[in-house]
Amino acid sequence: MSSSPSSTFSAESYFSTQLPPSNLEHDIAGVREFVGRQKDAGRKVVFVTSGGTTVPLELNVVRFLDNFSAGTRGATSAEYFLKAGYAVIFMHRQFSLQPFSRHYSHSINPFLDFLEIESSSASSELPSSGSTPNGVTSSPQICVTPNKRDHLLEVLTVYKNVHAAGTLHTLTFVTVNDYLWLLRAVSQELSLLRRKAMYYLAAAVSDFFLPRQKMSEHKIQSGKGSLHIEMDQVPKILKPMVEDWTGKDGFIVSFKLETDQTLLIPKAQASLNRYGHQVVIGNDLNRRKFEVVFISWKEFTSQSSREDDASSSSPFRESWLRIDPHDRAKEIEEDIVEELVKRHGRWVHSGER
Ligand code: PAZ
Repeated sequence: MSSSPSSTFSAESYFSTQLPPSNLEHDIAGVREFVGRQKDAGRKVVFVTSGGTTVPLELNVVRFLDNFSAGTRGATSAEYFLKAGYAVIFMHRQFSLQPFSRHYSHSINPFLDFLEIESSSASSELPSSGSTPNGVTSSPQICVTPNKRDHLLEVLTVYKNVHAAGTLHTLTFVTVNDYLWLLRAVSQELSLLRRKAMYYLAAAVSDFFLPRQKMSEHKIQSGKGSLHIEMDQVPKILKPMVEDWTGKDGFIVSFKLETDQTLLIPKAQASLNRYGHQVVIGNDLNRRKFEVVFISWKEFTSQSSREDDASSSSPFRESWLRIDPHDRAKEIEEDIVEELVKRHGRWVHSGER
């Protein structure tokens, strides 16, 4: 597959040539209602994107390219934002991790392992059919494994409280096309909150895609030997997001994933310079669970940070956030969110209208 893009789409040409997902209007009606309710309640809202996008190779899709992301960063951060009093729009790749249920992921912590079948004292006297001597049927009880109970109770309590408060709204995407249409529409709805809106773009989004006009209708056949596909570049949507969709008021945090450590800071700085948003969080694939770097503009950092950087002529501030990689109880998202909540607070107060 060729890595050189055949053409570059602007955001405008992308949206005028690629079709919206069929449920877009329905999804956005839900977002509009949610944003209106949070505005009335005076809450800040964070829009979290999470998980990887796919790029289908056929219209009747059998094969697709995928982007790496389990959804841990997004789902975990969403929980900490809720804890900090934010309402959350959580837009995630279908079947990737979600807030709360992430603790019981089928691959690392299957929920069936938390349950036990308890035979009641009465049932031990039952005949094997499960019927009492007087004919009443009794079923075994299901209970939570005692040493898992406290944690489950803690997660379940917060989950139920969040549902009762109506502060979490979930949307799903699969393809990069779904993602782009939803990103634009949700951002436009959320711009109603002006500075009280934060955008936390943790999803892993494909850089290349196949426009529908170039896709094969049916499954690509293998009879002709090797496969050559030339993909187009996905439009750089941060620019219109910063300047148009969010009305220049949103506090926008993007992520930059690299596998070559030496590229992390220059690429994150280049992104901030190009799009002019507030924060880029750089993370290395193999160190992302215990180390990230915040790149931001000096003017948006605290007084003490400005003093720290006074000697440097760079317009960027670089601050590393690290946790102990061996401490399994600690999640780096807790510290990422704590730092962003502080910075967003300053952003809100610096330009309140
Ligand atoms: O979802 P996850 O926890 O497995 O991974 C998170 C991440 C590395 C995808 C995220 O932190 C990130 O860097 N997202 C942006 C990726 C990009 O540069 O497109």
